[in-house]
Order: sequence, then structure tokens, then C-alpha cells
Amino acid sequence: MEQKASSARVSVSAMDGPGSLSPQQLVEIYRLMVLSRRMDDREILLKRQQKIFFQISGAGHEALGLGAALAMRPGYDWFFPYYRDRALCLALGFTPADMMLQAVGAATDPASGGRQMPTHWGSRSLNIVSLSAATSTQLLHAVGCAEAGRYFSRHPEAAAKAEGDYRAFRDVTFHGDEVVYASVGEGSTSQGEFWEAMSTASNKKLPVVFCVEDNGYAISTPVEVNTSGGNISRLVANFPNFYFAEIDGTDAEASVRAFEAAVAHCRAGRGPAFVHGHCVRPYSHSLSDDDRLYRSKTEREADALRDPLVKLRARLLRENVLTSVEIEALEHAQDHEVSEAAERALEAPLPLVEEITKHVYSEDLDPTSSAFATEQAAEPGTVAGGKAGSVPSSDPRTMADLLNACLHDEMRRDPRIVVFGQDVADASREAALPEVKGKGGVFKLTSGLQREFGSERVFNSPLAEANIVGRAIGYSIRGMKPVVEVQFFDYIWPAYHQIHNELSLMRWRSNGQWACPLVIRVPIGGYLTGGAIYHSQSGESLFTHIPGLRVVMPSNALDANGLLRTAIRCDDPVLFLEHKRLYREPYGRAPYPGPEFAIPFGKAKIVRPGADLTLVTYGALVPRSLQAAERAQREHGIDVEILDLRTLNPYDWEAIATSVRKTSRVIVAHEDMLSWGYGAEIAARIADELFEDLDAPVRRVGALDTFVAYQPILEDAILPQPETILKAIVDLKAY
Ligand SMILES: Cc1ncc(C[n+]2csc(CCOP(=O)(O)OP(=O)(O)O)c2C)c(N)n1
Ligand SMILES: [Mg+2]
Repeated sequence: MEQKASSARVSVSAMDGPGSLSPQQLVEIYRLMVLSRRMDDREILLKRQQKIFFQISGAGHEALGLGAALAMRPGYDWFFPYYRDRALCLALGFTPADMMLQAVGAATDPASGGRQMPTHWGSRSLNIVSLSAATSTQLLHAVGCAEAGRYFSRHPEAAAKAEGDYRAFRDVTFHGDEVVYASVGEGSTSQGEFWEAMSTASNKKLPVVFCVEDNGYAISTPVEVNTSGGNISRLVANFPNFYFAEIDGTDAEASVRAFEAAVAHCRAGRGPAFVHGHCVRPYSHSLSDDDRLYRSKTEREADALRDPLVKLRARLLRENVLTSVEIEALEHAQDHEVSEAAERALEAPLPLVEEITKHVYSEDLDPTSSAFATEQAAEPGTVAGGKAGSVPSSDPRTMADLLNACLHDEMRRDPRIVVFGQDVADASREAALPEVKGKGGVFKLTSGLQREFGSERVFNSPLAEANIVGRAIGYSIRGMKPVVEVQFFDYIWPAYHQIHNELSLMRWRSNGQWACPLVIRVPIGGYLTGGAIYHSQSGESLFTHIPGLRVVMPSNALDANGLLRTAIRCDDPVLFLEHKRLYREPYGRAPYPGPEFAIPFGKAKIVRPGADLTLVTYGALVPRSLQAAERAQREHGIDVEILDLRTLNPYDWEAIATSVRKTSRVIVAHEDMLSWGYGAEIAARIADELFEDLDAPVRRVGALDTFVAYQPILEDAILPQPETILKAIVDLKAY
């Protein structure tokens, strides 16, 4: 990124002692304020001329952003700002030209290449992490980022580059005392993610400076509606380990002082900081809003008097720092710079339509490639990589065993892996470890990991799913590989926002600058006899519908082991769905295949070859389909070919097409509800692309369109059974 002298930061160390900024510093702050405001004004003009397509201003927030920028170190500290932080970004080194390129949506927009709205900052060289429009989500990323920084400072060997997996493309930088900045508006403090982030930062004494830019409104909703009692500082005051400052956020000097103290507290390792700045919003929320519709004239006029620009200008004149002629000259110079930036941006090349799908997934490491095809027979006598006392590989092992073995193997191989989630540790209170067996997850999948790798690498999270995924995003931004667990698929929904809007989008929206390769392991599915609604849900299509996310669902122990290894080593975010009913099933047990066994994504397995009909399925319906197919053969002479997809995104279209061309009849079967389920997409594509090869309509088998009930006779009737599948086979063959 171009570094312009005019956007350079003022050195904090050069300040003239406590309580006073030097005249030179005041002038530089004023210059950056004017530059920021004029950028907003020019964008507003361009929007009215329909040359850009969106505008939201940082007006009134400049003093806060500049205070933070001046107290921190660009390219050294980390930044998770929000859309009003224009002045902060200018002071960090994001240039007016960069901002104008964002506004026009140019190919050379450094934050997103024209994919995101303006003011959705992002810069690798400045450690400004790509932000979304979703309020407060980034606060959890900031927390994970701080945790990762601490981890690398304690385990510098983990930062080493390694070939053969995602680490080849995820460079790590750390200093040991870096501070993380994270800001939001006061309205956004109503989000649960704000409280989750504050809570974890406090609990773990993390070096995160939270900045609440309180302009009194969230679009048209005033602060007292969002915040009980109208003041967020009062509500957070009891969080331990924090440095707190509540300041006049329109006063540049107060802002610099508050952030200096906040950053010092964080850098010294004393805990997080909370700077609450009362500022103003002299313009409406955005160009799509008109605040005269909901704010009185008196209120708007009172705000105008507190405008940070107006105040600093008055001070410069009052203290004879600048004359009005000099101020005019300074302002004129900023106008000139803004005009130049706008002119250049309007002529900048536009993004290429052909490149629109670039960076949905990693361009560097393809998990479907032969690099991950290391399937090999188990060496007899090999000792499984599970917890102490693991048995030789000639014993058939369950899916739970081989997933646990894979986690052990990979954690030994890769020091960047951390495992966290609810109840995944053996015992959070380490003193108990010598005398207890250890929990290791409600399904025991992470058993023994904390004991072997320690509490810094394997630990319990708070009972908050967004917290787990949001922090994991922050860890992975720094180059680590979180392998987190969401305890039940039924409770993944608080994290869906993070998965859908952040995790899966990070690489695409930042035009490949940022990515979060990580693994979310999730027990899923029913057939539990008593699991009922909240322990039996499926819903995989809600995740395969998200571009950027890989979705895996193995049906047996060996596949689970090999696919989890690929999930961990690859460079994309992966949702790894583990069917609870299959964890310890006699079906699909296998010997331990060794620590290098991997299966590429997107390769289906023919679990039963056949000539008459193709059955495409996955997960718990694989053993049920096998039962149905055996009966179809025995009782009706129908020879069914069963494909186990193994990975749902990507899925193996070639295998489906080859089989359907052979049999000309196809059923897509899954445990999830029939309507809008995963099978709908596969069936539609078969109907579209293989129409000529079909001798019968494409059939689907799935659960009834209702929830899974507790009483076993109801559960049996709701979920597809071998008999349901058999009936579909017989009907379709007779068509
Ligand atoms: C999760 C989410 N919900 C709703 C919105 C729409 N929205 C954008 S900005 C905004 C108001 C934010 O107010 P505040 O946090 O006070 O910040 P300000 O804009 O006042 O600086 C809303 C509701 C959003 N971006 N994200
Ligand atoms: Mg606000």
C-alpha cells in the first residue's frame, strides 16, 4: 500500500509531557481531522452525482479515532475498527487514494477489490483486518487475535513456516507486546457478541482496547433505548482487569491521553481497556438516512457546537497556534489532496467480472487435490495416536476412537493447533487431573488432549457458541489452526452469524488478503432413541448453501479419520459434521491407519456397487441404505449401487454422473427433512444435466417436514428408516 507523508502518524513519544500536546501535534491532528471530513464531504458529493454507490461518514468521530491511532503502532498492533473509523485509518497510513478506490469499487481498492462498501476497511500491511457490516462481530475476532498473539509469544516455535499444509501460506508475525484495537458504536453494545468479547477479554486479561464511539444514536434509536440507564460505562464497570476511561470524545487531547493510558495498561499485560468516548454525529447515519425525521432542531444544533473540528479550530486560533489564513491554507491543501484522490479513483480500472469467484476458497491449497490422497492400508501393529494405552491397529476402532486419534496425531505434528469448545478439556482445574479420568467432551472425542498438550492448547470455552467461532476466527487470522467443537448441531445457531457472515466470507470479501482456515467439529443427527428435538437435528444444507465453507460428513471410522486430517491441514474453513449415532456403531469400524492417512475432499465412495439403481447418500443413511439394498437384492432382485458422498461441499459430481449414466435410475437419500434439503440440489442437477440418461424421475428420501420427537415411535416415523428407503427403491425400479 502507498504510504503518503500526509497520512503519517504523529509520534506519541514526541509529546510535550502529560496534559499538553505540542502546537505541531495539534496542527497535525487538525490536518488529519480536516482530511477525514473532506473525504466524507467529497464522497457525499460523488454519491449525489451517482459516481459512487454508498456513503457513510466518520464525521464527529475524528478525535476518537486519531487519539487511538496516535497511541498505537501501525503494522505492529492489530486493528478491528468499524465503519466510522476513517480518521483512525488515515492516521494509520490508509491513504485518501485508497479510500476513494473503495468508494468507486475499483479493482485496485486495497481492502476488497470492489467487493465491499466503502469504509469497510482492511489492509494487510497495516494489520487492519477486513471488517463486515455486521455490528460487533469483529470484537470476538479481536479477542481471538489477542489470544493468538499471546500464544505465539509463549510458543515462538509454532510460528515457523512448514510445508505440506496451510502453514505454507499463513505467515505469522508477532512481537509479544502487541495491542489489539476494537471499536463499535454505542448501539452495537446491545449485541451479545459485545458482552461475550468483553467477558473473555476480562477473564483472560487480554490486551484488547475496546473503544465505544458513543454518538447517542444507532440510526434513529437513541442511546437510552439500547442501553439501560443510557450509559454503557456504568454497565461494564464491574468487569475485572480492565482500565476504564469515559471521556469527551470530541476533545482530541482527552482522547490521546485516554488511549495512551489504555494502551500502556494493555501493553504491560495488565488486561484489557475500555475507552468510552462521547462524540457527535453531525451528519445523518448515512446518505440513506435523514436525521431531521427523528431529532429535534435544538438537539442537532447543540451537537453541532460540539463538533470536534469546530472545537479544535477554535483552540488553534485561541492559542495562537495558527492564524485563520494559515488554517485556510491547511484546509485548502487537504481539499487538493482529496480532489486528486477522487480524480484518480474515478479513472481506476474496474474489477473484472471473470474474477468474481476468485478467493471464495483458497487459491493456494486445493483440498480435493492428490496432495491429500494418502489413503493407505494400516500397518499391522501400529499404535493408534489416541490417549495413553491406545491399542494396536489390527483392532477395529470406532469412529470416535479414530477421530480422537487424528486429533492427537495432528496436535503432535502441528503446534499451531488449539482445541476449544464447551467441556472439551479433561479438567479445567488442572489440580484435579492426576486423580480424575477427565471429561474430554460430552462425547469424549477430545479425551486426553489437554492431558497431553496442556491447558494453553486445549481448554474449555464459555457456554457461548458465537464466542467459540468468533474467537477461532481471530486465532486463524493470525495463522493459527483452531479445531473447535460446537457441542451439538442443535446449538450451532448462535454461531451461524459468525459462520455465515464472517468465517466463510473473510477471504472473498478481502479479495484474498485475509482468510480463516479452521475446523468446527459438530456432533449432528438423530436415531438416538430419546434425543428429541434439541439433540437430533440435521440441517446441513443451511451450511452447504454458504460459499467459502467446506462441509464434510463421514459415515465410518476410516473416512472420519482421513477427512478430519484433510480438514485440519487444508487452507479453508471446514464444518466437520460427526454423526452422533455413528460414533460407536459396530458399522464402519476400522483399524488405525497411521498418522499420515488423508482423504481428499470431493471424492465419493462406492460402498456397494450395483447395476439397477443409484442411491446417493451420506452420514447415518449409509448403513441404513446398505440394509435396504441387501433386502432389495434378496427380496426383489434389484441391484442397487450406493454412493457415499463423504463431503457435501465440494461433492463428487463425476461419481454421481458416472453411476447414474450406468443405472439410469437414482434416489437421493438423507436424514434431514425432505423439503429444501441437501437432496433438492443434487436431484435438480441430475434432472438438469442427466435428463437424457434417466429412465425414471429422480426420487428423494428424507425425514418428514417436522422436528424429531422424543417418543421413539414418533422418532421412527419421522426419520427415514431402511424400510422407507427399500420402498423407494422398489417403487422407482417399477416405474
Ligand atoms: C448485526 C447488524 N444489525 C443491524 C445492522 C444495520 N445497522 C447498521 S449501522 C446500525 C446502527 C449502529 O449504531 P451504533 O452502534 O450506535 O453505531 P453508529 O452508526 O451510531 O456509529 C445498524 C442498526 C448491522 N449493520 N448489523
Ligand atoms: Mg451510535
